[in-house]
Amino acid sequence: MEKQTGVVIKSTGSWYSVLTKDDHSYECRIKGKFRLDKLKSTNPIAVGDRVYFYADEKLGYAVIDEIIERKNFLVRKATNLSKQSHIIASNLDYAVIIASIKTPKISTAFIDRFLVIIQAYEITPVIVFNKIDLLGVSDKDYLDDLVELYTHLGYRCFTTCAITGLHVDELTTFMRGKTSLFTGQSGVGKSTILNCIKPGLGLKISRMSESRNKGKHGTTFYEMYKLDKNTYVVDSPGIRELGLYDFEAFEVGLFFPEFKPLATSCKFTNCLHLNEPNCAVIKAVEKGLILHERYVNYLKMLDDFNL
Ligand SMILES: Nc1nc2c(ncn2[C@@H]2O[C@H](COP(=O)(O)OP(=O)(O)O)[C@@H](O)[C@H]2O)c(=O)[nH]1
Ligand SMILES: [Mg+2]
Ligand SMILES: [Zn+2]
Repeated sequence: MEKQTGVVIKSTGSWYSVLTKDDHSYECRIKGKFRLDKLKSTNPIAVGDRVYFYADEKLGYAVIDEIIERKNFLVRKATNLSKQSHIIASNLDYAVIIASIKTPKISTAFIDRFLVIIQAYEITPVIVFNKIDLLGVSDKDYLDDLVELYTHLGYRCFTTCAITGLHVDELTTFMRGKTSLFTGQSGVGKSTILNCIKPGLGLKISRMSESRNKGKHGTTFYEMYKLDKNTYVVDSPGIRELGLYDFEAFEVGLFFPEFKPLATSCKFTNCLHLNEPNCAVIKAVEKGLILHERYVNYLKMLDDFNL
C-alpha cells in the first residue's frame, strides 16, 4: 500500500498513534529492526516525530518504516543509573513552563533549571505564571518583579488565570502554528489552561487536594494534542524529569544570559564562577548587577556535577 506521512501523537512503547494532515489517526507498530538512533535511546520513536507509514494488509495494522529527520528533541536519562536516554518529544518550537506563585508555591530554581535545559536543546523557552487570581497585593508585586526579570533576560512571559480565561487568549495566539511542550510542577494548571485554549479537549484536571500531594500526576505519559491546523501541544507529567543530560559544568553558565557578556572578562576561560579569582560574574553578583537568587540557582545546578 502507498506510504503516507503523519505525526506521532501518542506512544505506549509498542503502539504509536500517527495523525495525518487530514486528521485520520492510525495505530502503528514499528518495523522489526527499526533503529535509526546514533543516540542510545530506549525509545526509537517519540511524540512529535514525523514519520512515513503504510497499512500492511497481511499484518492487519499500519507500520512505521521511516522517520523524517528531527529538528530537535528533548531527552531525559532513562533511569538514574543508566547511560541510556529517553526521548521525551521532538520537533518542538516552544517549551512552556507553567508556574503559579501560590498553590503550589513557585520555585525559581525549577524555572531557572528549565530555562537552561530547554535552551541547550535549541528550543525556545516560554514562562506562564498561572493562577494570578489567587494573589494578594504583595504577591502581585513579587509577580511583577519576576515578569520584569525574565522579560529583561529575553524570555517571553504570560500571566494567566485559567479559571476565568484571563490572558489565555494571548498565549493561544502566541502558540498558533507552532508545536509547544507544556511542563511544570503538578497542580499548576497545565491541563486547565489547555482545556481553556481548546474547550472539548477534556483533559483530566487534578483536584487541589491531589495536586498538593507532591509526586501525584494527573498525566502519566506524554501525549500530543492538535489545537488547530498546524498547532500542537504536548502535555507532560512534570518538570522533575528534565535533567542535565550530556552536559558539561562549564556549559551551564552559557545559558544564563546575564552571565554571558561578563564571562569573557573572567580570568579563566572555562571559569565556573564558583570561587575562582578575578571572576567577573561573582563581582557582578556582589555589586548587585546580577540577581543573587539567579546566582544561587546557578550554583544549585552545578551541584549536579559533583565538582
Ligand atoms: N484559582 C485557580 N485555580 C486554578 C487555575 N488553573 C488551574 N487551577 C486549579 O488547579 C488545580 C490543578 O489544575 P491542573 O490543570 O490539573 O494542573 P496540572 O497538574 O498542572 O495539569 C485544579 O484544581 C484547577 O482547578 C487558576 O488560574 N486559578
Ligand atoms: Mg495535568
Ligand atoms: Zn567567572
